[in-house]
Amino acid sequence: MGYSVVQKIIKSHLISGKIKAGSEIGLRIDQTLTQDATGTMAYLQLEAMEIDRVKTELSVAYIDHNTLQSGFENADDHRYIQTVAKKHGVRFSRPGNGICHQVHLERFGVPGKTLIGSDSHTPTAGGIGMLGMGAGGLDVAVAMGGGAYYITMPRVIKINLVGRLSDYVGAKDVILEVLRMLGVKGGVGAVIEYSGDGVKTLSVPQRATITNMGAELGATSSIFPSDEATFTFLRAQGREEDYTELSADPDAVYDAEYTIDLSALKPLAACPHSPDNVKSVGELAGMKIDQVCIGSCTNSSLSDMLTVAAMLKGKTVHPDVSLSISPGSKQVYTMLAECGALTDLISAGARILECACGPCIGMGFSPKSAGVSLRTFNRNFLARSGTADASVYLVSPETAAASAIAGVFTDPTSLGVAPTVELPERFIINDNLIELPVTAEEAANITVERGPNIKPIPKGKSPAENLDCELILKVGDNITTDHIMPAGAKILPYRSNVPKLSEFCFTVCDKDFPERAMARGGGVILGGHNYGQGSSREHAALVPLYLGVKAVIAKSFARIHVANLINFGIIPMTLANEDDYEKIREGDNIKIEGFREAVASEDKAYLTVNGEKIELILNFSSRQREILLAGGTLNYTKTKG
Ligand code: MIC
Ligand code: SF4
Repeated sequence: MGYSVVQKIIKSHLISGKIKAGSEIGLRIDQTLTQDATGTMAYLQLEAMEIDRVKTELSVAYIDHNTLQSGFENADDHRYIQTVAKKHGVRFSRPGNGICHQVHLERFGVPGKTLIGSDSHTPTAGGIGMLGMGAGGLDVAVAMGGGAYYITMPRVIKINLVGRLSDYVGAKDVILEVLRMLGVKGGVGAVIEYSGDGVKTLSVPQRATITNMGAELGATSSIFPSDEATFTFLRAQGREEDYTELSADPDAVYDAEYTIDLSALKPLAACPHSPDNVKSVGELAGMKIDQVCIGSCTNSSLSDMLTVAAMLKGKTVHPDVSLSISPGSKQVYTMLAECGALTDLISAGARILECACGPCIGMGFSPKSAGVSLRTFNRNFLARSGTADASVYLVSPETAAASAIAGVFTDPTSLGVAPTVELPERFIINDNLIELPVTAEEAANITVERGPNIKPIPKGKSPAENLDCELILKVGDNITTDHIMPAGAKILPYRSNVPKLSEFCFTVCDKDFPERAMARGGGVILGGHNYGQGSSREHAALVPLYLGVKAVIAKSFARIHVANLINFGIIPMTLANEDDYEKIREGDNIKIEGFREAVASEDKAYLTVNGEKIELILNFSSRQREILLAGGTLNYTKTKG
């Protein structure tokens, strides 16, 4: 039996486990990336594990999220990351250099290699044929130290692309179609592998838009083969030596297969408040809009920006619309300036922002009250934009530009023939904002600078013999990490300060949660399906840990979040019978006799609540059980020496 692309990469990086879907495997990691909103924690953990020099082939620390700097906090964190990176052998991408996934694709991604990043959109690298996975900061720190990265061996879902995109239909519409078909839970436990003749018609940046937003399917990763288009991109980046061809064996077997005819696709939009709430732009046409934001790691490549510039050239943004544009990287920004396209954007009235995440993570540009915002981003979770009653629609750059001019939702295909945008033969290459680390010998002379905002990391505890506490919160399906630990301009400055962050935990769902959790001395949370979907932020585990949360019970969990809970010693358990969800109420007292014993060695535990006995499933590998008994990965690594 042959192998798929992803299985080939896994096979060549396998440290432990078997290539059998559902079993735990350990992978050798070639490259890591961090961004600043999760990076401080990752490097504090690297230091706590006493790892002096990183052992990966390449590790890069990016500054792209917290660039608003409305106080000293983030600037302090940037300096911490800069100095700690220099000392420990990590490259440092300075603020202004761009969004981690865009820059990594341009300058570092290598087909056939493995990459983990402390950001859920690390699968963007799948656009270049690399296996990129989002992970918690602690897992990235372990990988930087040369440790394996553990995942459940994924199923492989093949998406066969046929045909060619029509004018004004973008790569974003492809992934929105996949989201419409599979939903936000549809990729859980799977890697999405693209194949078929349609693949050849897509450039690397287009492929990267598709793999980027595979994160919204809950997939472990998404990947394209490495072919001629990959070579063309790498050559244009002056990196042809990084090219290797990579394709699936003709007899590779997949767990599921779907086909998308690119030529039949129409412009699509994900409606509030979920990326899988997809409708055609045609259905929404005519709806008045207030804001348009173009950028983010999904749609900020040079070709996206050039398309938008060509559409805006000689036009004026509608008077009722505010349009922001954030190019993805310094390379994109420079090239827009050099070819004059930047002038077209500015003249049309676009508000040009720096090349960073910006509005995507609520760092400014919040819409007006009850505003309608069209964004080329990947997430439209409730309140993520910073305006709680705003309606955010996720669209392609083509739809965004057409609508910005018209002032209403506009199907760009109604505009006729699209402008032709060619990728350059050579991108402008200038890595002057990537600082190289010092040598191991010079490292002793580097002092790591720590600002006062950097507070100690809370420590996990080994589970008690019996669990006896209150159910302090009950939430529904598809709870995102933006619900658990919101971000945005007011909160992100405290990413290195867990006590302060805790004041915001779960406040999107229940503003009294932090106070109640503190008053009760912690307790247990009950969730529905796909608990913890979305970002990789380990703060969604660390902060509940600080508030005394001992366990989370849910119908099902999202992959990265469940790994983060385990890393910090919070016990994730699933309901054996989903209907039991109704039997547990907020405020109930819940008991599990022999809790510690169950975590150590049982597949089941029994919860007593309101006189009922409820069965819970404890689905852990023996490695995970050891971690949980030690009270989390930091304690576990210490005991292992
Ligand atoms: C996001 O898009 O939600 C983020 C901000 O990039 C997160 C990381 C974070 O919370 O810092 C992610 O996707 O992992
Ligand atoms: Fe940044 Fe948004 Fe991409 Fe997250 S999704 S890395 S916040 S641009």
